[in-house]
Amino acid sequence: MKTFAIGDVHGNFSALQKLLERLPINLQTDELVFLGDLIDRGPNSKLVLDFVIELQNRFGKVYILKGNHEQLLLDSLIAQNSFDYWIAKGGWQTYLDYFPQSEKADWEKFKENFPTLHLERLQQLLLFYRNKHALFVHAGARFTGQAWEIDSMETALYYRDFDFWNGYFGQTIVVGHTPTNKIRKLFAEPTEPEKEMTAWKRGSLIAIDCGAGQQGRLCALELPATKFYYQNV
Ligand SMILES: [Mn+2]
Repeated sequence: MKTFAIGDVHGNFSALQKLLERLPINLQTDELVFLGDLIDRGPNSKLVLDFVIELQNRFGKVYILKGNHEQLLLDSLIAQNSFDYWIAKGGWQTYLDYFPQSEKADWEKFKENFPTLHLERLQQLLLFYRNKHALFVHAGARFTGQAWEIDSMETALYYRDFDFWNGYFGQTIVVGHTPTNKIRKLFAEPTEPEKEMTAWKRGSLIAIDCGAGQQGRLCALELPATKFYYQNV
């Protein structure tokens, strides 16, 4: 059994299609993990959600993790200040995808008309997934004194402190959330042009957000071979 993990898609549906076509994946036997942040910033968040939901309906071995952007959308359905924050953080593109030709973001309209199916599936997203190959989580893990653990939703969705990149040990962990150029800057390593961003690996930590949310690349990882696949957005 192989496992494929796909980094932050951020609404880039066509890049996701092209990348999946190129993967040597057998969805009947292999596992496919989406690392979260499927939505926001890019042009086709709704299509991406429709597609991954359908994929999960058809194939049992598809695991969809929650990213901070999915959480922002869920929070947006509850409080208007969360909605305003989400709209400013890339949610506007997603809003437009659900309510085309809108001139402004309307919280009441959003709350009342957001599709129930998408809401239900967003509420069911996993905070992490673990199999024999690796531990998969959107952002990171925290050192609790003995081991690196996903000790809270905050850690799963947001953690990106230097100590994680520098000190993680244990089972292979695969994360998205922090674009690899940002990690390279922390280590004063040379950064890469957005269209050529590559995954970042240190010990048993593998980061695969190659900047699809900022005109970079969408990245997939194949385990246990540790092979990377890239698709420009
Ligand atoms: Mn994120």
